Amino acid sequence: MERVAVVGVPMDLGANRRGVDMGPSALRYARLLEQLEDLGYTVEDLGDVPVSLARASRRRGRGLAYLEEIRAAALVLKERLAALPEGVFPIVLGGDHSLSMGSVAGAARGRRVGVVWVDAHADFNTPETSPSGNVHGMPLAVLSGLGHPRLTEVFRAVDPKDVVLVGVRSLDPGEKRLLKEAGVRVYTMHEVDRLGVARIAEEVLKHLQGLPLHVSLDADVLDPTLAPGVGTPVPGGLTYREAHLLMEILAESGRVQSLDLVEVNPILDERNRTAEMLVGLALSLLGKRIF
Ligand code: HAR
Ligand code: MN
Ligand code: MN
Repeated sequence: MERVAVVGVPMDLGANRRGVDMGPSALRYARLLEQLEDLGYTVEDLGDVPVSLARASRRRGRGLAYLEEIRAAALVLKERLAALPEGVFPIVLGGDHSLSMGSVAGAARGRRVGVVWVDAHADFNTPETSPSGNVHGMPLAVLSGLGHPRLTEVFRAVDPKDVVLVGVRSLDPGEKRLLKEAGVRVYTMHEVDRLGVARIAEEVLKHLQGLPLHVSLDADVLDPTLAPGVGTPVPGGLTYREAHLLMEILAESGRVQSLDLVEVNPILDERNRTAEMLVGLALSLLGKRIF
């Protein structure tokens, strides 16, 4: 593929802490588009998906926070990605991770895809298992068909057996049970330490053999010393080279067709280094090489 389409989702409604709505600006400011052009891609910026400003007024109602507002934004994202011409590689700039309900469903276009969810968290809660009620802890469950019917009715898009998690180190008790029942392949930081990223990446490609791949990259998978600009940091994350090596090996497969860069919180960041980290990883995933 030599065409890339960038779309922003300035949304923080799925998260507790404010500020990830500024992530798309931070990622653009870190020169994502210019550097992709330097790599030889034709890049189009489709702008941002409209997101409700409900949060600016107050938190409303009981139950899932901002369910309808998040659903609406993710649905617009889904339609935009589904409408892209074949062969255009979408990069979605977040925003909190709830947007990935729309990006995966839109990129899949009703076909079978493999999902590589690179995150400190599994985002596999349902309203019943969630300790927080925050929708950014639920998108992977929704995509797999588990969760609030208002979400699964429009975003169910993958077989959980075609989902792989990498970098996990924070799971809620109910979420653990659901992951096991659903048959999701989980590489925690324990496996990263033990097996190494190269072996894990090869296993991932084998497990998802033959499928086009969507990579969903949550900034908090990185060690917080490298990526302090996140709302839910967890110690013991991926190093700089582990993260790049994972992207480089996935890129070599030639099967990655879409990407999310999410959970960058510029308010909590230091001189935009978290956004710069994600942009560097996106470039590795799109083929940038040292030599
Ligand atoms: N598991 C917790 C919850 O559901 C926190 C997960 C959300 N944090 C993220 N997503 N950044 O990856 O509330
Ligand atoms: Mn996440
Ligand atoms: Mn996370």
